[in-house]
Amino acid sequence: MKETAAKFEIPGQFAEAASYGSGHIHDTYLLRFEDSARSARYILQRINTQVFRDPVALMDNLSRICSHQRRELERERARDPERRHLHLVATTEGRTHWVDPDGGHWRCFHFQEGTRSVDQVETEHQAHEAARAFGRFAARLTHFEGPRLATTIPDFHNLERRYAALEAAIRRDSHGCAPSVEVEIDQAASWYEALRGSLREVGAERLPIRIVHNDCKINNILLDAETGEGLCVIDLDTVMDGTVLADFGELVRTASCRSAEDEAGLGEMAIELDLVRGVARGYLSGIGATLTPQELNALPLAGPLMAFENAVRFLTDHLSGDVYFQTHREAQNLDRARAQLRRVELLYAERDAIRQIIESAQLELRGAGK
Ligand code: ADP
Ligand code: GN1
Ligand code: MG
Repeated sequence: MKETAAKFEIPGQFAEAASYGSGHIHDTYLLRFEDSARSARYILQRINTQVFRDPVALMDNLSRICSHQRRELERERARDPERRHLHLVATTEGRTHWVDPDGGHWRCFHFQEGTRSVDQVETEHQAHEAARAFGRFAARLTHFEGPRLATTIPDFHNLERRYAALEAAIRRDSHGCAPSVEVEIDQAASWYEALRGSLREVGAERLPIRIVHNDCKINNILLDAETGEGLCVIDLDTVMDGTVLADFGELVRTASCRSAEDEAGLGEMAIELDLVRGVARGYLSGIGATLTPQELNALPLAGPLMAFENAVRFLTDHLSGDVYFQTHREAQNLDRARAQLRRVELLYAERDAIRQIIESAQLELRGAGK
């Protein structure tokens, strides 16, 4: 790690490195450097190039997005702008990333001190703050200029493709476990039909394309460790064209329920409408008046949609031998799939209540003139 860290423009002496965080995609390490006066921390990541096939285009997107966020924060005269966007550390050759002799692609960020990220939502305030920061982030991207961002993962939220990949994994059954997950396969098949029908009814396939984050799960936001304010949106690798359903849906999926993504106690899992209210108020106030009536009308289905899409992806990965998402124990992707299928059921059952929450949040904001 010391040799890799030396490829980046970091002042002082290498002190230590350790694995860090609970992301499912990259290999992430926390570095500490020190000199006589101070100690500073950095995040070093080996990019997962199985997932991101064109790391050069990915890093080009990332540095453009970081610069854009910085410019917009300055324009807004935001308080502590440095704490509100990611900062890449350049390599000693002035590049955005370093390629090791084995072809590994590495990048480095300043560690955002005085922040924390949570894997499971704890309070309505957290739900609100995470959603508000993701909403603001998307609002700033409505002014993004220059060439279109590269598509870092094609068909990332294409439900038909995701479901076809599940069917292909079932047919292949490369690890012989399809017969043991027949129940989940059947549940996925019936939710696929039900959700597609409901999405068609609200015109979800005709929503405007905008630049969105595409991976707004609650641990992709850094909250102020003291005040809980939503500060810095991270994990910018999937920022590209998409619809508001992906962002609002990931927030509802991950911030409306206190249980873990791979929770085994399905009976105890619950959707808390106060948390949904936090997400709705936060997201709508963050993104401002840019949502169309069509987008607002489709939002109540975003949570069940994203829970379903993740369930399909986890089940596909379980059937394929855990090749995509990092796992820390046997059958973790299966537990994740089961827990997300349960979330689909709970969120879908609450869709009318969620619609009312979104409508009241929207009215409140109009009343407040925002
Ligand atoms: P993955 O794509 O694997 O999820 P992330 O980019 O989300 O990788 O990083 C993994 C974790 O590392 C995050 O959830 C967060 O806790 C932490 N992290 C990433 N970047 C920073 C940063 N600049 N400052 C502080 N923590 C960070
Ligand atoms: C991955 O990178 P991370 O852990 O924040 C995944 C998301 C999934 C999520 C499920 C690039 O997010 O799409 O929704 O796991 N990211 C990618 O927890 O596939
Ligand atoms: Mg992440």
